[in-house]
Amino acid sequence: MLRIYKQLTTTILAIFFFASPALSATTMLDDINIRADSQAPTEESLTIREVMESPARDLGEALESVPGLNSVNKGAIANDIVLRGMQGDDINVFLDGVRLYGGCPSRMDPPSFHFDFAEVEQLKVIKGPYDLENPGSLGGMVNAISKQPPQGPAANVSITAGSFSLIDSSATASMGSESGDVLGGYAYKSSHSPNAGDGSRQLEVYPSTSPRSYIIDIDSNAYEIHTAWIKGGYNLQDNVRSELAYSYQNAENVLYPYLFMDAEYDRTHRVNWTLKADKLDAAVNAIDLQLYWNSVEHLMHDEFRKSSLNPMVTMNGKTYSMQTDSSTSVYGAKAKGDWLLGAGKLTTGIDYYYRNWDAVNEAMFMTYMPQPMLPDIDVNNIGAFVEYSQPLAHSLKIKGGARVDHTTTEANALTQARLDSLYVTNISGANLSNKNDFSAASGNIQLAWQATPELEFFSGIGLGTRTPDPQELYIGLNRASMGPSWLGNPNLDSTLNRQIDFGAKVTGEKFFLNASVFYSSLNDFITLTQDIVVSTGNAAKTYQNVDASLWGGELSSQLALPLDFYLRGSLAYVRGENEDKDQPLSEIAPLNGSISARWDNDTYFAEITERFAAGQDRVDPDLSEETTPGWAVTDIKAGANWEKWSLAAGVNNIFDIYYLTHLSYQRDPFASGVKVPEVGAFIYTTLSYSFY
Ligand SMILES: [Cu+2]
Repeated sequence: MLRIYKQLTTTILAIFFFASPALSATTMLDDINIRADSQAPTEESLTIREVMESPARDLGEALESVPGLNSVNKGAIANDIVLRGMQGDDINVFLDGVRLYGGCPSRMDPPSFHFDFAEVEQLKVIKGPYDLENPGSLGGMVNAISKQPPQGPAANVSITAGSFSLIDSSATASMGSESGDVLGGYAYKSSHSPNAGDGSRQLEVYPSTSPRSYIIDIDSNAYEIHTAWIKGGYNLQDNVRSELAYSYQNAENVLYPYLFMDAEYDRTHRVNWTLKADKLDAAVNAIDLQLYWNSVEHLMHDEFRKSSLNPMVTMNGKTYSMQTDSSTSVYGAKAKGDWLLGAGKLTTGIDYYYRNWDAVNEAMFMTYMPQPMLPDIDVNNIGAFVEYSQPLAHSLKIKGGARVDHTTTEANALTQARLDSLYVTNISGANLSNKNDFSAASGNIQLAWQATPELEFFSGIGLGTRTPDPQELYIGLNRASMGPSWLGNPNLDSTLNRQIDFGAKVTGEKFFLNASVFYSSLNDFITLTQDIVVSTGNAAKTYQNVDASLWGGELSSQLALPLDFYLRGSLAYVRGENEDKDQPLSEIAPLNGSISARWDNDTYFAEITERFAAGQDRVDPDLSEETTPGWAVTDIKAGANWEKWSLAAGVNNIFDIYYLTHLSYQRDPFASGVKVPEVGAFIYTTLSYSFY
């Protein structure tokens, strides 16, 4: 503890010499009004103020505070977002609309891991299949929106220090004028493995006899992440703007106790170019063009674990018993136009993306013979969409649209011999091919009715779709006698989601209440399951299409009380059922929510929050998923905002409760099956300075 305070003092002194965002660029009432006025009941947002006040380590963790969102935690960082029970490729996660995929076949580095908070101004969430501007938003979409530089010079420096040597620091500087602007930033974060509520580190989740146990110093960093970014904007005319942005991220030594391996590095490049023209003439409201490219290099191995000490490892002249070297890249383009037509607005667009994913695994169980785990897979997608919104009457608004997509996939490094000998199971069938193509149509109609100035109703009916992802189609790792092999199913079909949503929002000057319910009928939903390889008789974990359903809802409310007091609460529930097997879907969060009370006079604030989840006893017996007990933890924080300075400090899980979230259970490949406990009592302080 003393060490933390020493660190804090040095940090505070250090940043006096720099220039950071006022934590509350928006006041509490602004937040309430924004949520009350401009958000549909199926939409959510998170402001950067809320993120900055929390000790969240990444966007996935920050988004857990949004009702209906949860995350899979595999270690100290790199939380993977789950939206209303949908995860992975069932949802889209973007930064400024840019599609990015992680490199790791075990989702060590989900898309949200590759953006730093300090790049982001706001997070927007669409729940349900109501995003037509992008392919594959089957269950919804999360879009992080990057910061725009203000006029004139601006800078901010922010530093968070916390228990277990957590450091989360960032500095950005920008200069804006009428003709253009430039913004640059750098962020660094690192931390040791944090303690769970039982006093042991997350790293210590295995007994020392386990091959999964760590052989590194307990005070090694559990991650070290550097991110640097630069963005330039040029205003060609008053209404025409072009932007070019580049980011580089280097993450090193990221530990994932939940899995067999840890990441040596993730190196990410991102480039995004946009051209936006507004109000071109009476009919053309806007034209948007976008081009982007990104790539991720990911290397993981078990060198930090006891499994790498096997005598066979050194006999083979290696330092690991298993390693996966993977890389992925995406480039894409989009053209979109907004046209004023009749009393409404017509949006049309076309988009294209190409994705490649390649991973080679070497492991002792196959005498280090490299296997094309993700066999150099190409995905090409081309799509077009049209959307129209129009006020029908004074208080009634209709919005609807459609989208078509064509997708081709090809696993270049997957031979017919390997397909026939390794991939044929009762589930996949025979006559498998390393090439597939998919055509899909999706669409929705949404109605919003402002019944009274205080009461708004929403209903939506949507058809969403997504193609099987490259891993679900073509992953192939023969583990021989070491355990079930992991196999794709090249015969998978696209998933189709038929969803219906109802919502109501009650708003007043000082409060809002948002309630939404949904029912989703999923045709050919893709789930993990166990089967047998026909040629060898060995067990395999593979993917199959099943008919499934998800239903649930969220309730959230914010209320301003007299004397600068505010109350906030939320509750979310989702129930997933595999209809083919009459059993629960795996990895579905139980009923969960939070309630908080805050005092905030725009200069000083103090807040207490109770976060809780019920137990989950609805588990998938095919995957031997285990039940999880319920839990409740208390967080407190307080802070101040003076002109350019802001300070926040708090303790999360103040009673040092030992708990596990249901989603931290298992996700193959390389899941160890162990539950990683959540962080126990955790102290943090954030200081930031900004001027603009
Ligand atoms: Cu990995």
